[in-house]
Amino acid sequence: MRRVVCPGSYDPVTNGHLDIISRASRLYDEVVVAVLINISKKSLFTVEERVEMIGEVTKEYGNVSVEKFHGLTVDFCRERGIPVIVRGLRAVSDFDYELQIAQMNHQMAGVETMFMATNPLYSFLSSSLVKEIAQYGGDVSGLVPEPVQRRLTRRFSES
Ligand code: COD
Repeated sequence: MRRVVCPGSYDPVTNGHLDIISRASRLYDEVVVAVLINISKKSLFTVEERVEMIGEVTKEYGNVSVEKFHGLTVDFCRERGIPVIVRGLRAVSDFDYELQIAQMNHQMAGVETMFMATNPLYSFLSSSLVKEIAQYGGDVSGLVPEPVQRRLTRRFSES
């Protein structure tokens, strides 16, 4: 069975993320979306909220599961016997950083990284920009799935 991990922060999941996850789900038998618990970085959504949102918007794919993790991505892979990480690339600037991490992950644990080129529709899209737009009442429909849009509106109306 061919299994793959899509690791990330997903704070929150965007249509760019979903594009990568859905394409991976067509290429592999099983996709595990691994959501980083990062105590040193302030996130808008808790890891439980992020996991729940991804679960909701990927359930139609049928072969995608979502888990939280802390520590090294390669340890998450090793513990589950998953040999491949999939990462999305938006621009050359992403590649510089991603290449270094991919080589380190291979060196540490023999885990391979497959890069998937972003859909040009989403090459400008990031969770940070989505949060900034939503914070100031901008329209994020078309950038995130509808359930995420609702949560963003609610979160910013609470503050
Ligand atoms: N189009 C296509 N792909 C996209 C888009 C888009 N618009 N937006 C994001 N993506 C891709 C990213 O390239 C990435 O592949 C994935 O979606 C997740 O993105 P983010 O931004 O939510 O997540 P990141 O990049 O912040 O995640 C970083 C990790 C959590 C994977 C990383 O910090 C990590 O592995 N941490 C654990 C510690 C570790 O192992 N460090 C490495 C030591 S060598």
